[in-house]
Amino acid sequence: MSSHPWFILGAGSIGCLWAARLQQSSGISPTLIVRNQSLQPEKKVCLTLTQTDQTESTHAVNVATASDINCPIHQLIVCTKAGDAQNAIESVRPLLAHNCDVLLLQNGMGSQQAITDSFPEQNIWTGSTTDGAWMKDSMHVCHAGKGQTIVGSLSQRSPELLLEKLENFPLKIIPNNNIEQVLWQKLAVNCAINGLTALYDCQNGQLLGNDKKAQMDQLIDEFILTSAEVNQSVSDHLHEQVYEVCRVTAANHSSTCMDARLQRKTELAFINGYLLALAENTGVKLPAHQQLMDKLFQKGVRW
Ligand code: KPL
Repeated sequence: MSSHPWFILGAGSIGCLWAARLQQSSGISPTLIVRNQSLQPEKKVCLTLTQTDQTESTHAVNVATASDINCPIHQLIVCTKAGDAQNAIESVRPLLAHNCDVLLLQNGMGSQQAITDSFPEQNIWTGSTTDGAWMKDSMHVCHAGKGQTIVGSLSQRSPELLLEKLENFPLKIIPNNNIEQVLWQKLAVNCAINGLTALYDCQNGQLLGNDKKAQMDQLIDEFILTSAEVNQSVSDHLHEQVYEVCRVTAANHSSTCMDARLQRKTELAFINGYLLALAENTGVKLPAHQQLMDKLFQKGVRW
């Protein structure tokens, strides 16, 4: 584990899960970078973590705004929503040390490449996580489901370099030399599930009912078509894999469904919106995706 402290942008469930686990494994308090210190007047706060086996632990973490920070940042994790990631990292740009390690943990595609391109002097890592977590209150995170975080670089750096800095880290981290492919495969699942669950305000498992499943199948077919057009490989068993995710997460509401329910901005611009933009550039028509986005727009879902 590196001796530099970690900084985290985005104090949501994944940001807090990583903060607690980093403090536990290194003994060094990470800093949660918040936008407005008035929300957290204390500089050092106690973060509670409920683990999957229900054991509880407490972790001292720092809370600071970007303007409070007066040392260079060598290690940063960005856990904001995809649509906020670029602005969040720009807010700390002057503080980033040369060759700073930055791990991006956003859903969908598009934001990671844009950040990699605009920070060529930094080591930008991209992760795709299946850890499930939720906030019981603002400083209490519950690790609901043990998953894994696959990490790699969109600029061909070896992910082992990042793993060296996360020695003894208790969350499961898997290095991958083709992270774009990992993101693409995850995008396929999110394109099939997230928008539809927001439209029908339903759990993931409910998409397996006949009428909704037919719509999901059309979305998957269009994803396969686009993949061929843009030379991205995708699993030969994509339909079966999406059904499996629906079965395994049957009782869950997707992140997009929850955002829509709470009238928050969703990440659809980086999911179905990303695929539509890509298809438009290559002249492919995606009527099922277009119709889905039109219906979501009519419903008032934002992205
Ligand atoms: O990644 C997800 C999400 O909610 O964003 C799925 C896989 C759909 C699980 O809910």
